[in-house]
Amino acid sequence: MKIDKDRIEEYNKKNSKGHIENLAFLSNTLTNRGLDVDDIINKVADFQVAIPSWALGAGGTRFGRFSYGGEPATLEQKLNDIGVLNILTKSAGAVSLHIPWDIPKDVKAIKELAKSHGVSFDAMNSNTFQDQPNMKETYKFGSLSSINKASREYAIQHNLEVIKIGKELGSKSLTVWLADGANFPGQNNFQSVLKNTENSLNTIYNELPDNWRLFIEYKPFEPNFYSTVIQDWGTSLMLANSCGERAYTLVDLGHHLPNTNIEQIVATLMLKGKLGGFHFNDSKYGDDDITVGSIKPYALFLIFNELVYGMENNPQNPDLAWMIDASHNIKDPLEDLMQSIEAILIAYSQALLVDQKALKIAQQEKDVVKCQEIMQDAYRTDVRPILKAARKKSGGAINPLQAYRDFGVRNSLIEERGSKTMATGL
Ligand code: RM4
Ligand code: MN
Ligand code: MN
Repeated sequence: MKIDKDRIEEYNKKNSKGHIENLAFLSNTLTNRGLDVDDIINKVADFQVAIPSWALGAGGTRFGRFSYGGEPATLEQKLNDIGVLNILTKSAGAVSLHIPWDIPKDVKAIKELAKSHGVSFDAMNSNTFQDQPNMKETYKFGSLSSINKASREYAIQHNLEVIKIGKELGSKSLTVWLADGANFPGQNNFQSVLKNTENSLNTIYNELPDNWRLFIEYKPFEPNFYSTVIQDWGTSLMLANSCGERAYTLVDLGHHLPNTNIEQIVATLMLKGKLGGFHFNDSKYGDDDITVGSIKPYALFLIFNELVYGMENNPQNPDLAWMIDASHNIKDPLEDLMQSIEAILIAYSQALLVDQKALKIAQQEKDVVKCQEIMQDAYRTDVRPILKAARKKSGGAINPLQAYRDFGVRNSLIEERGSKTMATGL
């Protein structure tokens, strides 16, 4: 299934009526506020978020998994699905591979296929949270943190193997997320497992190619419920500092306990030049991995406000590796991803509207009401015409989700692949 760009252009022509008037109205309002609308449209058009190779199929829970018709069964098919997302949205120009779920068999062919879709290889993800068939060691009681040296070494080797595959593909970063922890008090010696993790990460970091970065992800609980070795941003930052300059913390929105002030974490890490990667999703309870912006869009906006502030004021951080880390139990995965992309770009655009100068003055004048007004004024602006303009400019569809439905993409995928396929992943 490949969508032709002429088809999109034609579709846009038929569907841009209201858009032109809406954009003119919004541009006028924003220009009166002293904003450069073209600059905002360009920034939105440039924003690219990686799609993880495990998000193209229907995800499951520990209670089961229901397949979605036309799911991609191979890495090639996954890349083709990202190609669909990218041609429609022009914002999904990268893939984040998970090893060993998606080991490329023919690297050259995979690279060519990705290129044909305008897709580059973003951070590589290692997996030491599951044993694979025929594995000599087990991760049952931990991987990089294990008290068992052989398990630790096995997990280190796996990470080095992931770097090797990533190098061939042109990726430049490795994300390490560890499930390591304990289910019961007394199961682990907290100090030993932390020390082991630090040493293992250092070993991996020392093997990292010079132009690569290491991202260390944290998570408070699950699959272990009593303790997780890298439980929070502080532990991650400490480990990144221990590794060195090219090691950074990765923030996953779902990896916080309810009500954590994530925007403050973002600000702290950016001030210290240690924010490297970012995983988007939304949640009500924990690592729910649901569609970005589906539950707490205002929190997402506040987080983006700090990200934008950091991108403008803290050049000590690298360009962030953005990724959607979501799972789709009941929705069409591609539709779900398009909804996530839309939510990300809306929050980003709104954050670009925050009047930072006025905010600073209001803060100095202790005008708390004004501070809130400034934030909410940006948040309450309907920025969707900006997104449409950005997509139109880049050759994407003005309304990607509607175009996807009108083009009958899912039916074509089911015809092509069948209704009972199942993608690798969670
Ligand atoms: C974890 C974490 C990682 C992702 C796995 C699949 O909860 O978010 O980033 O690789 O899930
Ligand atoms: Mn994640
Ligand atoms: Mn997660």
